[in-house]
Amino acid sequence: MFDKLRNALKSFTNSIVSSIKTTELSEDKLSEVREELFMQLVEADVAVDVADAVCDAIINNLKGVKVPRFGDKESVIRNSILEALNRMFSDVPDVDFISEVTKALQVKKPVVLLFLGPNGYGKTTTIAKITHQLMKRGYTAVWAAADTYRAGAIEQLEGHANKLGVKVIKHSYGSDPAAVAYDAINHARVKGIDYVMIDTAGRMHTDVNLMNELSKVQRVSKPDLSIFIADALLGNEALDIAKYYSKYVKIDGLIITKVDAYPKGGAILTFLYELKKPIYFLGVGQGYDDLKPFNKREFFDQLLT
Ligand SMILES: Nc1nc2c(ncn2[C@@H]2O[C@H](COP(=O)(O)OP(=O)(O)O)[C@@H](O)[C@H]2O)c(=O)[nH]1
Ligand SMILES: [Mg+2]
Repeated sequence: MFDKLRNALKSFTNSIVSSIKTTELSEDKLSEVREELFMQLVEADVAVDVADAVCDAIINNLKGVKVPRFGDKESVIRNSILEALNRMFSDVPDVDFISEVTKALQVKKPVVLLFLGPNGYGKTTTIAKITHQLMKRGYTAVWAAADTYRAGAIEQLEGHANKLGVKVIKHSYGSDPAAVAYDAINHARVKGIDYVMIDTAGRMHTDVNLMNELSKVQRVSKPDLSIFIADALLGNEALDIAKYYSKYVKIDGLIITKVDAYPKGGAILTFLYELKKPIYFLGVGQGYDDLKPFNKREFFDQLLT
């Protein structure tokens, strides 16, 4: 995964290692390879500002590095890059989603999860995947069909629900999505169900009516986590939309979908840097098990191996 991003860092490491003549890294050489790294990061889909910040962090950290005359130069360089990345993103928390939401059950039931994002980004599929993960562990869920706008949205949700054996609380198309969410939460309370997953509409993101509607859903349902679903393939566009959503609704964390079809990888750095929100999972396919927990340290390690 993330081949393009990995290759950018790999060829940068190689350029540096092959340029080392003494035990110091020359400033000239570092600024020369900085350009090369910057270009490759941008090609790997890292947003320009973020690529700049990443280059600065890596180069600054390399400046102080002493390279062993005979030892493993490459691993010294790699560790310095890794350290720079970990430090640069240290203000973004890592959250173990499943353990977080299962712990939450000890103080509150049902636990309510709200899913936000434009059409086609993978909200409904991700709801099904997360439910599957929780059901495998013995928990129960009910879904709120709060996309009452897009034709077919309720049936699509019901299609997944039938496969997984989950109940869907629905009203008719055009009805108030906040009321659907409210009913689903009540249903869960009465039946002792652990989780309520709220599927929302995602039409044109600049639609202020939609934003007000989502904000109402959030006010009424008081979700324990509100999750923005971001399509990796749409990178910067998804980022702009997430920022726009944040003006109207609180976003606790992200799930990045379609990473299986996204060898560039750079958008992940962009999301972390620009939104400073935890990424709970990466979607890596269309099947219910195609959901990988994300954590930064593992991600950076993977980029540098
Ligand atoms: N390859 C791949 N496809 C995905 C992933 N997540 C969702 N999809 C597909 O993206 C399309 C839109 O997903 P859907 O859940 O309907 O999006 P929604 O409109 O946000 O609810 C569907 O064809 C999904 O199968 C993923 O992680 N990888
Ligand atoms: Mg949907």
